[in-house]
Amino acid sequence: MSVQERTYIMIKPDGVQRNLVGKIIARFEERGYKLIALKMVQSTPEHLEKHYADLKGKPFFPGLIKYMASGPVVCMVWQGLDAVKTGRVMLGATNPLQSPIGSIRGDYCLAVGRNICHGSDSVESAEKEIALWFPDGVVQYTSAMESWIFE
Ligand code: RTP
Repeated sequence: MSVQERTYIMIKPDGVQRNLVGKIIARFEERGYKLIALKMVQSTPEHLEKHYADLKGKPFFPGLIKYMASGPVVCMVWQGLDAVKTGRVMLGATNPLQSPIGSIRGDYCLAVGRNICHGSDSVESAEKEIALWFPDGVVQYTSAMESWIFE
C-alpha cells in the first residue's frame, strides 16, 4: 500500500449521459485522492475489447462492448493511499443492487449492465489500464506540489 498508488477510474456512457461526472469526481476529491489524469473520449469497440480482454467469452461481453462504445466515457487516474482497493469500495459491488447505500453504484444506479463507473481491481491491472488509456503518460504528482496550497 503506497501513498503514490494509482487507480484507473472510468465514468461509463450512462454516467456521462446522466450528468454524474461532477458528483463522481467530487467523491474522490473529497475523500482525499489526487486527480492526476482526466480526459473524455469516444472509445472504439477495438479499444474496449483490449480493456475488457479478461471477459472475452462471457455471454454479456458483446452487450458490454456495445454499451461502452455507445457514447463518450470519462477516463481518470486517481492517486493516493490504497487507491485501488478504496476506489472499488467507493464504487460498490458490480451489481448495483448489492452495492451499499453510500457507494456510487448504491446511490445512483440499479442494473449491472448500466453501472455507471469502472474501477481497477488490482494494482497490476491499474497500471495496465493507465497505460492503455493514457499511452502518453500522466503527470507525476508529488507532495512538493502542495506548495500551490501551503507556504
Ligand atoms: P468494471 O470492470 O466495469 O469496474 O466492473 P467489475 O470489475 O465490477 O465487474 P466485471 O466482472 O469486470 O464486469 C465488467 C462489467 O461488465 C458488465 N457486466 N454485465 N450482464 C451481466 O451479467 C454483467 N456482468 C458484468 C458490468 O458493466 C461490469 O461492470
